[in-house]
Amino acid sequence: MHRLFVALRPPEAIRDPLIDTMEGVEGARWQSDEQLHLTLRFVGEVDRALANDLASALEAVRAPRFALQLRGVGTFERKGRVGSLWAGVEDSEPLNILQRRVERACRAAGLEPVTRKFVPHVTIARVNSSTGPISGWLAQHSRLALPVWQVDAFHLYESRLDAGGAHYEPVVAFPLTG
Ligand code: 3AM
Repeated sequence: MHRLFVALRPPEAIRDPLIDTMEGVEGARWQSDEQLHLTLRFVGEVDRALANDLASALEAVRAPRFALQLRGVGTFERKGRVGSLWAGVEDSEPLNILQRRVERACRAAGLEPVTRKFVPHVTIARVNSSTGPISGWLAQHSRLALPVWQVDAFHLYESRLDAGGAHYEPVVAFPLTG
């Protein structure tokens, strides 16, 4: 089985300033450089045949390149408390269009639909009940505004868990068009 998701990979010029925000919360599990991504679609565990069908369906997605800007920070809750810190994304219609086309491709490949609202973000840290206060970090980065990111591809990622944590590897790149 393969644990997959579909995501954008930020270039170094975007990852570096994200990495610069990774301090000031005691006990946070900061994401590593290789883990930084913007999820378009979580897929989960699939067998090889479905993974191949999914890759073929994603291959057929046509969407234009676009410019994206990461802005501000936010949190997601997990089990009633904050579970992650992330950088937000300035509203982007081209991103929403790409996400919808990826979702359609996933359904065409036979995956169950995801109906949860798409909230684009790049996770910066995982936190839990033993993590120190986050309010100072949130205030410090509330006006985060990264350079414009020229998105020219999306990726099928494989997630592998080992003793060192989650490793995310982009296994297939799908270029966006003109
Ligand atoms: O991009 P982020 O970090 O928000 O949280 C996981 C990560 O998202 C998410 O998929 C991305 C790559 O692992 N994820 C993990 N399990 C999930 C699930 N069951 C999930 N998203 C939705 N449902």
